[in-house]
Amino acid sequence: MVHNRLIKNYLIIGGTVILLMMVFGILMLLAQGGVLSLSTPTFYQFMTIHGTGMIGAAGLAASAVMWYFLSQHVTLSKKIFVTNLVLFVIGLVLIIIGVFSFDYASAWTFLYPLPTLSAKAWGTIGALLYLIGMLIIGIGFILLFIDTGRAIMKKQGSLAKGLGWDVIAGKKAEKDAPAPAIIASTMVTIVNVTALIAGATVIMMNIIHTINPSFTFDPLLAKNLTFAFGHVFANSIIYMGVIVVYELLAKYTNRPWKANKVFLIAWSMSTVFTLMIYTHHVLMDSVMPKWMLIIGQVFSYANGLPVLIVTAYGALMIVYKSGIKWDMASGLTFLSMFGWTVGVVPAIIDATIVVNHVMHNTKWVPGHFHMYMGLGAVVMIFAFMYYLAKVDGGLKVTKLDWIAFFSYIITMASVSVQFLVSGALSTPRRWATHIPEWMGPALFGGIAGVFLMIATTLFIVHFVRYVLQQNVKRNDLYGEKML
Ligand code: HEM
Ligand SMILES: [Cu+2]
Repeated sequence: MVHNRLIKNYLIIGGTVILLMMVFGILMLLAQGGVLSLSTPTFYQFMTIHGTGMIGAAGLAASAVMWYFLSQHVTLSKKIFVTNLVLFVIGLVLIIIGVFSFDYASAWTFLYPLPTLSAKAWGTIGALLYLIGMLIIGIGFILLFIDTGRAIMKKQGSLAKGLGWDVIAGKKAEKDAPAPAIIASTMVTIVNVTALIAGATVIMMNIIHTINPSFTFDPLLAKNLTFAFGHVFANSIIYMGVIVVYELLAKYTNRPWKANKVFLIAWSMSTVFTLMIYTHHVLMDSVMPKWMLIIGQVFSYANGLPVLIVTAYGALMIVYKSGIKWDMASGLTFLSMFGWTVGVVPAIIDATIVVNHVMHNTKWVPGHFHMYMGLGAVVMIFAFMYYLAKVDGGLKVTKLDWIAFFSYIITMASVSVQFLVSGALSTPRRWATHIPEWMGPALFGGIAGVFLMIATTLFIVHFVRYVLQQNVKRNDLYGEKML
């Protein structure tokens, strides 16, 4: 298959980093649960590397999903794809050194002026290593998404046509709508180029401020740019990952997943909403213009819903009476749709102002995004790994993989739900130390996390077996012949 080796490298690196970052998640929960003593600085170093590493690695692996399927429709630059991976690894190494050797611990949101003003918790070098590492990773991704944008424009004429606006406007027949992989990639290109430029800008300003603290800038602007970056980039992971849902279900059911007008409108709506709603991160900043806060509030309800609804509905329709044969890849695909749907519910609850007054900055928030990431976005990546191993490598799964599948569901759900329970108990998020009343759920989550790691290890082992496989017996799902 096309450039498979590169795709494999992306997934091995992405998957392994996700697995390793789980270790820090477990250690944090065990510390909050009162059974492990971590110094406060160490806790925040772990929190920083966990948040940065998880979002970075999931973003990297998801971009490989997108690249793999998009490259079957348009001509992408292999050089840029390689460059992004190399820059990612360089940036990651700098970040790891900054966090572990130079005590950097601002959380992955590096909110200005925290990188510089740490009350001596860390020094200039730690901050610079972290920020420069982030900048390098960001540059890699900007190049990647500029390239996907270029390729889509070349094939479709424009990004608007990549989203199928000519079809929505009735200038083109529905049957000629772009493939779902192109539509999703166009959306991701638009939101991520915007997000990454905002991110690179604020990171550079932070770097200058760290080198020369007399250079200052508006903290409110910095916060806006930071979340325009962080919120959108983290969000984009699921929109890249979801491409595997479209492609895999179409292949497995032998039915095409065709975009119709409703599907196109949903993707356009989510494109716009995703860009608008980072403002829910500044709801507490009373100096923000009111209209922006109202937008953040209202559209946070609606953000992912259009795409989620058309995808979930489409997935049910395409599978209905199709005689689909369930395997690990299709099982994980379905789980990811389920996890995404369920994970959105706590977010909608939290977006309600009266609830937000109580839940804001409690562990309810990590509860929502661990569910949506851990049972949704990351599962799409694992689904893709099993898909490749089967379609490209003809690798059979064992009973262990299925045991891992069910363990993953139970344990990832446990980790997510313990956060939600903590949130309902008003446990604040990002607190290294918990009072005894808050410890129970954290301890439970830490233990579940250990089993979650074992399940995830089994997923990765299966993929590594595929990568190391010598004489590949192709099970040609790719050609005419289906299951
Ligand atoms: C074994 C699985 C996992 C465990 C045990 C775990 C645990 C934790 C803990 C304890 C926190 C800090 C909560 C607090 O605010 O007090 C956290 C934060 C976070 N986790 Fe996880 N996590 C896991 C998996 C994941 C996954 C799969 C992702 C995303 C792909 C993820 C992304 C994040 C992010 C972005 C934060 C926010 C960090 C911050 O507040 O700056 N985690 N996690
Ligand atoms: Cu957000």
